[in-house]
Amino acid sequence: MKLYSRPLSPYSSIIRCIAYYKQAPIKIVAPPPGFPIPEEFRAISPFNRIPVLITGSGLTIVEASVIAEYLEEHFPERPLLPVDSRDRAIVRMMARATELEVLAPVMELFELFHLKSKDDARINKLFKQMEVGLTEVEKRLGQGPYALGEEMTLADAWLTPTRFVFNNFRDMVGRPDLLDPYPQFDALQQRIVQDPVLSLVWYEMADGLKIFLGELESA
Ligand SMILES: N[C@@H](CCC(=O)N[C@@H](CS)C(=O)NCC(=O)O)C(=O)O
Repeated sequence: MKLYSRPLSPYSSIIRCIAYYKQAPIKIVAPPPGFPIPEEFRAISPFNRIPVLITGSGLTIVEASVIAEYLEEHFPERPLLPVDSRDRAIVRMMARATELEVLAPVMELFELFHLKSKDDARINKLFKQMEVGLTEVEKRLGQGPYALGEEMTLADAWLTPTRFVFNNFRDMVGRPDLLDPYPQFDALQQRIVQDPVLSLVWYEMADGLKIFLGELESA
């Protein structure tokens, strides 16, 4: 199997958390260099985005949530979904809320902040969405060591890159207090860097960020 990924890409990082936890034999490869990803990559990824998983039988799978479910089914030995259907629903809700209500608005805000003319109405709407999302995530976070208790779940795979982007995001928007209302979410960083799998992805993202910022400076 082959996973197209970049170290800093949050959506790719979700999948690397899962792949590393499962010790899945997946070769990690980069799409062609350049930002945005060059058009030639569309021959591999119909929407020209990463992550992309190419399975052993040659099936191309896109969308992080679909890749995650595939890996969960294909490598069941180290499960990331609980046995009980109620608990599985909670894990999935946490992962979806993190992606759609927190990560997605933050990623759009990163783009909007770099535009010369600011769309204040859209920015305010996205901040509101992010705050509601963070409030919901915060309510569900327990005392650890993982997001939903003693065992790592798919929720941790979504929360790790999402928590990572907030350090840079806080700086960009000039709001050092941004996570103060969400102390459990804020404290995820300490838990993540102590975990062998999640910290690997965290530091890959940190290295990727250093390279990205260096490239921005020299551009
Ligand atoms: N809904 C997609 C989102 C994937 C996505 O937005 N990936 C970003 C990187 S994190 C991407 O490939 N953007 C295009 C680019 O960088 O040119 C998923 O769940 O996989």
